[in-house]
Amino acid sequence: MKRKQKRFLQMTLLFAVTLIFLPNIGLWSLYREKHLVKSAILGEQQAFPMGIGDGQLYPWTDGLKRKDWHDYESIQKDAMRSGKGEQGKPYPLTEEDHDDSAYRENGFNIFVSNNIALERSLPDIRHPNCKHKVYLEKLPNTSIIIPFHNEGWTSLLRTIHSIINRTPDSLIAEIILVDDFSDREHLKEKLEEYMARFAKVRIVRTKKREGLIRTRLLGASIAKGEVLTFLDSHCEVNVNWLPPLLNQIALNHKTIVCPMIDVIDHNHFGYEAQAGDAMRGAFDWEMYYKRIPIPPELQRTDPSDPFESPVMAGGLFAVNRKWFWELGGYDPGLEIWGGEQYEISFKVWMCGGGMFDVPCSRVGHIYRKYVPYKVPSGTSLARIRNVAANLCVDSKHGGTGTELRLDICVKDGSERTWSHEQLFTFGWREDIRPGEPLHTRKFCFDAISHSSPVTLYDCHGMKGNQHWSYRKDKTLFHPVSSSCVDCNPAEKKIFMNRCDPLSETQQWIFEHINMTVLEKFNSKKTSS
Ligand code: UD2
Ligand code: MN
Repeated sequence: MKRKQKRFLQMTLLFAVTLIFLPNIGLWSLYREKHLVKSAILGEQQAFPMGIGDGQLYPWTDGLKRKDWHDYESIQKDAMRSGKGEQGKPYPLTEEDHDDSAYRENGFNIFVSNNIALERSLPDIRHPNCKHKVYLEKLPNTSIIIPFHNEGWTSLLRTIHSIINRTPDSLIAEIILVDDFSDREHLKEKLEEYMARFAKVRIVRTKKREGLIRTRLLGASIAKGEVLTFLDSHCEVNVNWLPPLLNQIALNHKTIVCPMIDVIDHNHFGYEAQAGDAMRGAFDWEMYYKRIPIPPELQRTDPSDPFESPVMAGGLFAVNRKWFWELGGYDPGLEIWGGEQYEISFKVWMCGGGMFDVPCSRVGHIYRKYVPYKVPSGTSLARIRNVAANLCVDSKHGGTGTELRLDICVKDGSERTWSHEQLFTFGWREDIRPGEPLHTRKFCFDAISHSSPVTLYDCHGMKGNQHWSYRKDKTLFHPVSSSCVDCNPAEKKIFMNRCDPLSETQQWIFEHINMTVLEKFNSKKTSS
């Protein structure tokens, strides 16, 4: 009897539970169906090819209202555009258009940039789910801060036009262009005259060359918007890029958000996603930024949802203004280029915040072929000329395993120094690397014995065969083999030899180097 009663009770309970849940499941599926039906119908409508587009507000469980922020008018305008470079298509390049002179000033093809429209259209390469996303009806406004140093005219203008055309005006507090002491004529009065047509654009200028970090800080210090959004001066923002960023910050102000950075090709300006699209930021032991795949266990069910990222790429992000200053902004001691992305990323995570990449926000960026701008003194850059040969060390064709050779010293600013084949960096690791310290190629001078050629080899930063010192007698000394760099001027070969400071073939002049840097490079040496 007892058993029967228990069974009866169990059955009643089960029935009651089913009664409670069934209608909900039913309602839920109805709701989902309705929702799906709605977007399916809208998908077919010509007027709203993108998403919901009904101007309605959507109440959410948190009591906050959402809306569809797409600007369908501008989307349609973009869709109608045709011509070279439109829809982000590669510009049809001829042989001559490829000439290095087109790249010299900017590190990307300015000829192509000049020949495609300033207001060109871009392909909408977002995840399809992004078309149906709604964001808070009330979003904070933002100051958009763009530092520039000697930026090309059309690449800078295209950045501004794309922002004006693809951003809801109500969300822009101002656009601050911060000139880092450029000397190109078009960036002076001409720029001011041009920008006068945009009520929200302000131009401020540094009083001396500061580098991108202090330049951004100057912009941030005068910004009035609730959020600071930083961009590089050669970007094109894509459809509905800003609302998803601001939304994430509105939900939690201790958040830094980054758009997905798309690639604008430096040759033909074609627009496409980076390889492997959904990756997250990382860095290696040399503090070089890289992107690595998101492990499956961390992938979102909806791949268009924001995901956390350990470090940002650096250039493009949005942050709550007050919180940026609570974090201490950037360290103003950071020079010219690089490293600032780690500083800010670490602070975010250490100060109880979070950092997100937002797949529904996409911004194109021109990745340069090489760094075009001069790096002022204070850096560890030099050309290495041999006294006897009057020739320079040249890393042309230098890849891992290749021998270093001598070549005619090229003048500053000419084609080859631009691509850094005769410029070398002396770093704290006491190795010598071709390339300027900004985007250094990771090859190092390497010698395996006291009589071997000097080769370029992948840098390991562990001294040994890649450890060098420059001595007062102008010899380039290799401690591990106790020998010096020598050369054969006739054959233009460079090799190791027993040190003979009196031999001019063993004397090397470091041109244009900052002496303090060279001294630092040699600081730990006992030999002279
Ligand atoms: C990346 C970042 C860049 C920055 C940099 C350093 C992206 C897409 N880009 O290199 O924003 O974080 O890494 O870590 O993430 N500029 C100055 N003064 C200078 C040098 C540069 O104002 O002395 C400007 C320049 O015009 C540009 C910005 O700073 O708007 C970044 O410089 P970049 O484009 O040469 O750097 P990039 O894209 O190679
Ligand atoms: Mn850049």
